[in-house]
Amino acid sequence: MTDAQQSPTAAGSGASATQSFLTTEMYQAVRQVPPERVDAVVRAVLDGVHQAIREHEVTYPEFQAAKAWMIQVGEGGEWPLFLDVFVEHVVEEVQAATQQGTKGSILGPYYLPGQQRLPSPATLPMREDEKGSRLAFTGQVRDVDGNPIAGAEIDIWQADDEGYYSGFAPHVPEGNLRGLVVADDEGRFEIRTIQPAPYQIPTDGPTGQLIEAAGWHPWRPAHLHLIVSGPGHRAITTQLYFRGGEWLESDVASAVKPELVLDPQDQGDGTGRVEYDFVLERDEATAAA
Ligand code: MBD
Ligand code: FE
Repeated sequence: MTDAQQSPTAAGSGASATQSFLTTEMYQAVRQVPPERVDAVVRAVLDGVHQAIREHEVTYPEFQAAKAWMIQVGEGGEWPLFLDVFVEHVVEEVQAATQQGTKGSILGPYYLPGQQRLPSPATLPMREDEKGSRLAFTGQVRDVDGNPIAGAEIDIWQADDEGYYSGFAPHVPEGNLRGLVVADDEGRFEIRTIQPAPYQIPTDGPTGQLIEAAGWHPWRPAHLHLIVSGPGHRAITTQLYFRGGEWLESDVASAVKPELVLDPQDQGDGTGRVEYDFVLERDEATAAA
């Protein structure tokens, strides 16, 4: 990126991610956590912090550095980024214990609801000169007994060929590489898009600075994000990765699962083709009705 004006900054994408989070349904829904839960969980978190301080004999300068860093994370709007990268995978792991069907993965900070509905076969909205190799992704949405789910929907979002998400980088048009794809009566879908690039956590913000200070790397492997849903079924939030992709074995967000790795094949026409089926379990709340 040479044009400074067009350059997406950590502060820009952090502020957008924070704004986006504060308007999500998931956040709006949680207004009341019972006092027993607050007591038990917060106590355990604080115990862990106290334990780390004793074990590593944390000094006053280090304590104040941590405080300053947390202030910067808040001011830079990076709490969604930091928490989704370093914490969400364990929340997902706990939820996965009660979930059948396709493996889930973390939502991450860059989901935007309300995208264009696109009947399958669909091409995701993209720029005329969108860079990146073509990808044709087909499959079927079924229930755990193998029955097709009519009216299934695939809410899909991804980074572009440079690792930027629309809505979080000013030079990418709104809605780019995002869509709500509606499967056919047999739950079948076809989505044409481009191969995303690996994602790098912005190095100019507090999360990137922490990663640098700790000597870690800031990369996520290339991935597609999906929320797959169907009437009467429990929606699954997941991600799909690409065989042989860089950072697959060392995702900074610890969100890769072996069942979620695609292996597109190019039959000589410059388009990687891949099939992947989704399996949803019945939504108990809906099923009881
Ligand atoms: C991403 O693209 C992402 O998917 C996650 C989980 C965190 C940061 C950036
Ligand atoms: Fe992502």
